[in-house]
Amino acid sequence: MKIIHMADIHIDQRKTVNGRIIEDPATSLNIRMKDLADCMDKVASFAAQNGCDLFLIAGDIFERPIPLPIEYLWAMRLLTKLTGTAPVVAVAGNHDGEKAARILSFLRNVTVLDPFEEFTMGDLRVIGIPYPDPKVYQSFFPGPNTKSMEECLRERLKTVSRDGRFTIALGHTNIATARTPSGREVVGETTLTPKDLSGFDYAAWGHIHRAQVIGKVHYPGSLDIQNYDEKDEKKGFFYLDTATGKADFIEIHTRPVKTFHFTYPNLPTVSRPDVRDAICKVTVEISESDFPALNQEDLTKYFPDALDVDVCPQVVHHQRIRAESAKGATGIMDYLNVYLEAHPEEDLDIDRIKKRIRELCTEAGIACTESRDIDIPGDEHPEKEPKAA
Ligand SMILES: [Mn+2]
Repeated sequence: MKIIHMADIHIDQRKTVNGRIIEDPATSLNIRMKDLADCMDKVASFAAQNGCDLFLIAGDIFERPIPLPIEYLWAMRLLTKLTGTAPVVAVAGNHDGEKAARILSFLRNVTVLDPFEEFTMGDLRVIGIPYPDPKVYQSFFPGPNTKSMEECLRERLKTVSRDGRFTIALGHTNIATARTPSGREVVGETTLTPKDLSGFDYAAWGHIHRAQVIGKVHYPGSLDIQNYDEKDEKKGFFYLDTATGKADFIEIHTRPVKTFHFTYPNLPTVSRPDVRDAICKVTVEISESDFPALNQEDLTKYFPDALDVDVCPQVVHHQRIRAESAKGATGIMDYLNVYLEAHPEEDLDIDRIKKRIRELCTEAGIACTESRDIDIPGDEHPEKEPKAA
């Protein structure tokens, strides 16, 4: 049997990777809906060409627990791209509401599994392990329960009997040692270990958006790029052959997402040819005083083929500049200079201020050092000399 396993579709009518709404000129919908449909078309055409007996979706079909009506429509539209070829079996992820995902079971050839519910097809079993939301698992772990969700799941997983059929766990949780697209491990949420799932022939998992294999656990990652963290991740799905137990990761081409960073005034001066149809984020580090001079519109012209360019000025505040420079300061005059450099806009009588500081230092008998190479006004004044005791 040939199985296609994908996860984390996150149908969201409103949000593109950069949080903006980029309209698809053909439909007036957020371009992300078109991108997801394109991804699903690629999955469907792979299935048609190579054969597929079953599709598995390991949670997070929707982005929000109560999807917008149009998002239901898109879920139906995306799923029916698959159901003509083979049945779809899914579980709810943490983003899917308790009821939202189950509603999809009304579609012909779509089954959304409850906790530990079983789907069988010939010599194949699929056991559902939706995201461990206590509300969803209430009737499966009833009564006053002092054990953690992790322990409950772990013990229940041990009781899953084996009968020689190829058995798949279809779930949505964090797994110990899994790495997110930013390379970190997820902490502070219900986490199973690869060992908890080692009794299955294959664990079709979802939740972490980076494709990876940990023991029997297979994370295909999200179907399309969800946020900037994922811009360099390979996107796609697993193609499992139950005859061999082997799963290949099949990459699909998604809309490119690119990020650029500049420090004002060193802005781009030539067009970027490598951004065709891409969603681009351009950050510009700039000081508060230079900020009014930044022409964001002007900057976008260097990314002519991009679908969208989001210019994000990162204003470096005086406080931070001061904090950075102050690290090297050694005396009172240094601190004054740090302040003056950070505030060139302030119209101060520097000579007078420095003169007063010197007088005060002299009176108090403290050192008035200036380690940096700056003209010290007042040096020629005899007052600067400490009075002989
Ligand atoms: Mn998730």
